[in-house]
Amino acid sequence: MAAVSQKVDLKFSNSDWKSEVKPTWCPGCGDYGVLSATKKALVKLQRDPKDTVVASGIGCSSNFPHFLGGYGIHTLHGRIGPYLTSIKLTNPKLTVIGAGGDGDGLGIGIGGLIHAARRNLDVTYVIMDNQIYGLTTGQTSPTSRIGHKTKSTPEGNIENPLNPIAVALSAGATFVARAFSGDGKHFAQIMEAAIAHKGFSFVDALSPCVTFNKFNTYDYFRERVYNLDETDHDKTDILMAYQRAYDWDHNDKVPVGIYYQVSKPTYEDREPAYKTEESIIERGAIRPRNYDDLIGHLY
Ligand SMILES: Cc1ncc(C[n+]2csc(CCOP(=O)(O)OP(=O)(O)O)c2C)c(N)n1
Ligand code: SF4
Repeated sequence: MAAVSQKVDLKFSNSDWKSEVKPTWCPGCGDYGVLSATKKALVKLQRDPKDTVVASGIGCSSNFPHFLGGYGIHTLHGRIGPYLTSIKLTNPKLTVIGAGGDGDGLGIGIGGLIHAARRNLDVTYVIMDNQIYGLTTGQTSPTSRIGHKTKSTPEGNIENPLNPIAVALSAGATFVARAFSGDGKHFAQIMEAAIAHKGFSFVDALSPCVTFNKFNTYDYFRERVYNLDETDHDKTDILMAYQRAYDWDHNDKVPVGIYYQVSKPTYEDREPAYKTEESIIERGAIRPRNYDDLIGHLY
């Protein structure tokens, strides 16, 4: 029988996620790959831009919400976690995504990340991990490797790097993954799985800073990454996930893919108020206001 091609009409397409603001990142910055993968995932999942919010902190990567359609809020340095929490609890029906840098999320913002993860809020947090402070022109970050020569460590970094995967696992995230922005197709698959996951999903994005990090380059990662799907990795086994998390430190290999994924009740599932009452927004306790009402009168 001849194959019948079926045209599927999608309600939302790539153009619905286009922003009026053009990215200001340097040509070649890894963050472009994260933006494009996020758009693809949102289209694939047919999320509605009007029901989606991205919260960021401060940094080059934290300019992310400007470059994506839908709603976004460019908050304070290191404050993605509290914003994710408050947006989700105000209106649990929204798709809520945090997007920022390793300095923002694993330095000043690490407390917020840990507490959002341990509560297992149904949100996604992607860290564009370039192992450096990009916006402030190239100082070491909490994920800079030992020996890395930067503006703030001209003789080489002497601080042990944080392990973002191990941090997320021990904080209680129920989805922990890593993807390389040099592999757009795989990255989009990981973002799709992360956003679809019910619970706190964390993605460590290997997203090279081509301007200030001459050590962790695209080639550095191409030589080291391998896909967990091509191994016997069991993503429901947290001990195995920890073992993979330390591959970079112990074997100089960087696994990409889903390290860990389990299903557990979310904070919203457990919140007694939501069992008996509607959410804050549905009760009308907060009325949607337009920009002029909210901010305009200040000027
Ligand atoms: C309270 C506060 N401290 C310090 C800064 C300066 N600052 C701005 S961005 C940044 C770090 C940026 O690095 P990262 O989060 O890794 O993002 P990237 O620029 O690399 O994407 C710092 C320290 C600030 N804006 N606010
Ligand atoms: S300085 Fe680095 S992180 Fe910032 S936009 Fe340029 S390449 Fe990207």
